[in-house]
Formats: sequence, C-alpha cells, structure tokens
Amino acid sequence: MLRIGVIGTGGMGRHHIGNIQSVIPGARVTAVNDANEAIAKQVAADCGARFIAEPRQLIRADDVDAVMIASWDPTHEEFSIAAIEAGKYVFCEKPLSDTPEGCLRIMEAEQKAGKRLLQVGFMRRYDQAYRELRTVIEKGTIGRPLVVRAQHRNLAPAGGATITSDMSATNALVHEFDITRYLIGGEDTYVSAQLVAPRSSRFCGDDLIDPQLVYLETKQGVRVELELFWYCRYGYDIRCEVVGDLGTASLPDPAHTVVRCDGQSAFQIVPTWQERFDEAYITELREWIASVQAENITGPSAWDGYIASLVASACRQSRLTGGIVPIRSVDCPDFYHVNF
Ligand code: ISE
Repeated sequence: MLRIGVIGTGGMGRHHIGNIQSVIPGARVTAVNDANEAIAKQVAADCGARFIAEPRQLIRADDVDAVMIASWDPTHEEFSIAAIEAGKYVFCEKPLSDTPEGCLRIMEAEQKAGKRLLQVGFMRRYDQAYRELRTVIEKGTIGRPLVVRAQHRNLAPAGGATITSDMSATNALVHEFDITRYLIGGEDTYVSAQLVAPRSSRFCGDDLIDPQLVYLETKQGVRVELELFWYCRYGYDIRCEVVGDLGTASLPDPAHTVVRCDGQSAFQIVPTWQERFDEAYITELREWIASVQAENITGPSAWDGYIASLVASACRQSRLTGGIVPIRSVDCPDFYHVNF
C-alpha cells in the first residue's frame, strides 16, 4: 500500500484525494497539509488522514512514501525540491514552476538524487481521445504533421478565481504546450512563440486579455495555433486538430451523444475540466502509483515541465513586446532522454 502525503487541499487536491480513496487500489492518503488549515483539517478528517501543519514535516514523515503537490502554483518548486531531497517520489501538479529557471533547479536536484523521482500532472496524456490521436499520428496515417490547431475554452475561471494575463500561459496553456509535443513527438521542440491579443471579451475585467491567441513554431517547422478563452460562457470546450500531409485527425467533437429532437440537434458540453478529464485523472494516478511501486517513473518529467515553462515565459514576453520571441532551451540531459 503506497502511502501518499498531499500538500494542497484546494479543488485539485481534493479531486485527487477523492480518486485515491475511492477508485484507486494500492494507495491511500495518510497525511494532508494546506495553507488554509481549516479546510485541510476537514479534508484530513473526511479521508481518515492526519493533518500536518508544516509542509516540510509532511514531506519527511515516516508514513509518507510519496508526496503529491497540489498547492498554490508558486509553491511547487520549493516543495518539489524538498521532496526530491528527502528521497521521496513526487507528483507535482502543473505548472512545475512559474519560471524555466525554477524547473532547471528541480531537474538539478533530481539528477543529483540519481534517478527519476518526479512526475508532472499533465493529465491530458492519459485521456483516451488524445492517446488515440497520438496513435494515429505515430502510425503515419495522416503523414507528417504540418499544423496543429487547438482551442482551450473555459466556461469561466474555476471557483471565481482571479486570473491575470500572465497566468494564462503558466496555468492553462501549459497543457497545450505539453500535449502538442506529446502528439507530434517530444523530440521536436519549440523555437518561437507569439501571443496575439484580439479585442477582449466584455466579461473578463480590465486586467485580463481574453481570449488570447498563441502561435508557435517547432524546430521541424510545424506551426501550432492555440486559442485560450477563460470566459467563453458556454462550457468547458477542448478541441484539437492535427493537419498532416496525408490527412487530418482530431479529437472527437462532440464528446457526448447527439440528440436530434423537436427540430434541433443538440449535445451536452460539460462545465469544467474535472468532468471532461475525469477518466484521464484516474488513469494518470493509477499509472503513476504503479510506476512508483515498480520504481520506474515514466510519466511527464521535469524536462517536460521545463519545456512548457519556457514556452509560457516566451508568451509572457511576447505579450509585453507584441513580437515573435525565440525560444532557446538548454540541451536535454541524457537523464531525461528515455521518456518519449
Ligand atoms: C486548470 O488549472 C487546469 O489545469 C485545466 O485543465 C485547464 O483547462 C484550466 O484552464 C486551468 O485553469
């Protein structure tokens, strides 16, 4: 039985805890922590775990074999490094760090530890539709990928959270940066990014550009066109199409049953990512737990977190300058090559 300590009992932390306690065999939550002690204590009581007030104490605890980090984004780096230094396996929600430099520090710590200990929560790689799409591309059915077009639309920010334009890349678009590499092949990295702001929605407030359009180019010349919309107001809508030189492939749309009735054709669009990626979250945890038990971590790595963070940082720069920003990564250490 893998004993997991969870730092962060907000929406995502509670979602993972619910899955571990109810649908995933072979693991249980033994300790929880959150900056909001009242919520953490309640969650601890509900799931039969103990509350630990100090995150570093939770990381070192004898009854914690692996650490799950689902706390506030800017704390991810500090807790990941502390867990790695304690020799614990760690599952860190995205973003791995708010900055590429932070990701490099995590990679350094992990390489010093001598083996992969960390997995990043890029759960789309566990979604069946994305996996099918990748298989089609890998088989060569649509030929060489040339263009990827994706839309990432939220009904509204979860829990009424205040979103800034900078968070758009680190918090939401990082999923697109990662899943696109996963689809077209991880060795083909990004070389430039541009963020373009159309007229903003009337519903997003003055501090946010919404929607945002992002254009990326890869080393092999694939063009990626992304749209992020925080306040689309009609549902949680994730779409992706890959154009190849022999054909195109896309995620199923709609993902739900189509009903034709009363002179109309309609289907449901779910309101949040928890519903859309419900199965993916479960598969992600199941595979992570199995890989920890086998002492062979194969899921999204700190290198993958670093690439996503580099692109996010280029988008931030492009938002300020309006121009195309070159993306230059360090060389991928051999340590991380095995992953793709
Ligand atoms: C959220 O944090 C997620 O991770 C969701 O998958 C994403 O769609 C949403 O935009 C983010 O805010």
